[in-house]
Amino acid sequence: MFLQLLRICLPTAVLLGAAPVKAMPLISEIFYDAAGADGGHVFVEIWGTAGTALSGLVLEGVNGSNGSITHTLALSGTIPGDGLFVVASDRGDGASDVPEADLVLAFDFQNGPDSVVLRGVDGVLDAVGYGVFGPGQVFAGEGFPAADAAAGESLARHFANRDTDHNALDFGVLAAATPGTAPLMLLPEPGSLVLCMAGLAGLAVFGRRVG
Ligand SMILES: [Ca+2]
Ligand SMILES: [Ca+2]
Ligand SMILES: [Ca+2]
Repeated sequence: MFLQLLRICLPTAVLLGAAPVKAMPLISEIFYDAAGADGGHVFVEIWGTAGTALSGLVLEGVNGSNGSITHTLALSGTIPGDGLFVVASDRGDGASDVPEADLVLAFDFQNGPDSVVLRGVDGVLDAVGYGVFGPGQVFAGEGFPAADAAAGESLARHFANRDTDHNALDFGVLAAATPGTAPLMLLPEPGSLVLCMAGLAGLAVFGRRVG
């Protein structure tokens, strides 16, 4: 019985340890360089718990060459039921060509080396730096930078809700951007791990009493 429980619990614990899933909003995809003109095509996709209000949060662009802030975008609205909120760039008339746009703002993030930071009232929630940073350049992401996507490509998390705080591991280049859709890492309910561990602890106590 003890071994059976261990067989069920251990993979759950290992999976949870290896693949952190965070409830806070994360930057799940960035598209900063269209094949043609960028206006109306650039976007940032944010993953979070459905219903999370985004007011008070900002997206910042950080220039890799000197660390200056190129944009500060005040967010508003709430994360929709599918967990993916798309901040899309204005093509000049208040609308955007980005599919599934949830919020349209005027912005265009730069090609790498640069960073995009998601900031809450208490500090940085998530950050992605991309490109090759030379000596003296400013990386404002996490861990090591992600690759620099070529024109027409996007930079996306392998799983929208998987964040190891290491941009090079978490992000890959997509040949075709996916605003508003993303693979999610499915994990067992957190409660099942707690139940497993409680069961193991109970059996250990029972084992000592009868042993
Ligand atoms: Ca751009
Ligand atoms: Ca992170
Ligand atoms: Ca996506």
